[in-house]
Amino acid sequence: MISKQKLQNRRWDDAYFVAERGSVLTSWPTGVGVDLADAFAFHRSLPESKRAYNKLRAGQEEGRIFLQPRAGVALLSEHMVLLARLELEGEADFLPTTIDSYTRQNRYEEAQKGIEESKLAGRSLLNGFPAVNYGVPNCRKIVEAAGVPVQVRHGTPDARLLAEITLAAGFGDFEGGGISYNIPYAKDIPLDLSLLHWQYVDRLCGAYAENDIIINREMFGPLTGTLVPPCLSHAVGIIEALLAAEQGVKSIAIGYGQGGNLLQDTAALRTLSRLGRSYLDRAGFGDVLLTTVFHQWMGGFPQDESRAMGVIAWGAATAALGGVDKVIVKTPHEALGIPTAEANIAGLLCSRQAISMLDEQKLLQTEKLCEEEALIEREVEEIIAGVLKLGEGDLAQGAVRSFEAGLLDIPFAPSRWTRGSVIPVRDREGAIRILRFGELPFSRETCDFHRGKVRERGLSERREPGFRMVIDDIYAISKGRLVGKPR
Ligand code: 8ZB
Repeated sequence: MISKQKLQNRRWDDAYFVAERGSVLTSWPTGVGVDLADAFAFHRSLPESKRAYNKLRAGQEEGRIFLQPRAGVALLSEHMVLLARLELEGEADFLPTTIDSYTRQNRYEEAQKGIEESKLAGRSLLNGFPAVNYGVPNCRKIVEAAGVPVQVRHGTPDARLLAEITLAAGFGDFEGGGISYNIPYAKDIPLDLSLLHWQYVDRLCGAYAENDIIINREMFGPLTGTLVPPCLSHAVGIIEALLAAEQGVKSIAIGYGQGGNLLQDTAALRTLSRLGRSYLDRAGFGDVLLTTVFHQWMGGFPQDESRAMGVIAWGAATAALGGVDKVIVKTPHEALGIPTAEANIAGLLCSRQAISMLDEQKLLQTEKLCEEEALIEREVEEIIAGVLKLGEGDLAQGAVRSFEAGLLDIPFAPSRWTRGSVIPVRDREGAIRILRFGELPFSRETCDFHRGKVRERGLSERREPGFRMVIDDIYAISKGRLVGKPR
């Protein structure tokens, strides 16, 4: 293996990329089956309707909101039956292939065992589809059978081989990023390493784009799914988008996880597309398609299925009112584990009903909404300015140094590569505010706004805002409310 390139936000040169590909593709037997010329030809043979980029672009022009579930099981035939049901009975606009945890950790031998044991058991013993083990020809069957675009969804800090195989198999949409698929998912993977590994994935998508095959790259917005303030997920998503565009990616989606307060979620969605567009344009990427993705509530769900449906419907309504290109839907089984096909279909149809009923309605642009939008914009600009400064102009180095210094931080993450000193809490109305700022590079004005909101909550509940309040908030939705009130 050639020595690792120093991380910087510069498009990889061909020689380095080719050498890296050589070592990635020989690291597991199915890697050898990747042939780029054949992959390009396969993509060109696919109809428009199966190409994520085309569908996203058309949908954005028409103001449509697409729905996508999560799904993945160990056995290929079962996985294909599951996807067919989600498409036909659940009316999914985009299909997923959710990857199992062994594959996410590059543990392909254990994934293989999982496949064999699942065959014997007659049911899936893996929590997703082990695409690397199946290899290109098998994975192509999924794309061939589907009537809509299929996306790879996972949580993999080093997804180089997974990307090689699934893209060569005709998948046109790949989730993840060097920050969002490391810090919330892994304990001890250095950020500079995961950023390098994701530059590889983006550079690969760039190679496809040079051959007129545009792969959509989606940044995982919800992060830890635990009271993440919009400014932090926006900053991470925008940084990942800029890093991807530098490697030649031409279609980028940035995600956002529902917080629960309608005004804040609406402001978050509107500012996400505006800020994302503005940063991409300013960096010279005006030709990159930018879409947004809304994740229905990613925190703890009520166990009761009817209550869970309430959370799902509220998420769908928020997405419709806030405006977004795609929604990732939850299921009434969320509190229990991997959903059945029926539960997944129920989540899709419930979401569809709510979104369709709001098709003709728009939220008023009130003064409160304007204020919330201005706040998020200012926060994100303060953070990214700090990151660029610390990186001495280099965004990749800036990201690494900022996580070290705490200018960027992700609450409740397992990784030791983030400080975890930012503590969020809800305000009186349930919007996610910041209780402890850590080292976030916020102006006095921004800090004062949060402090005021948190103080107001404390007064209304007659208790000092602190860790107890945060814990109450974390469990509130699963217990039937948005704001965690004292018992
Ligand atoms: C970070 C994303 C977590 C969400 C769902 C979980 C949770 C994970 C699968 C799946 C259907 C799978 N999820 N793996 N849903 N099939 N194989 O992702 O339930 O909602």
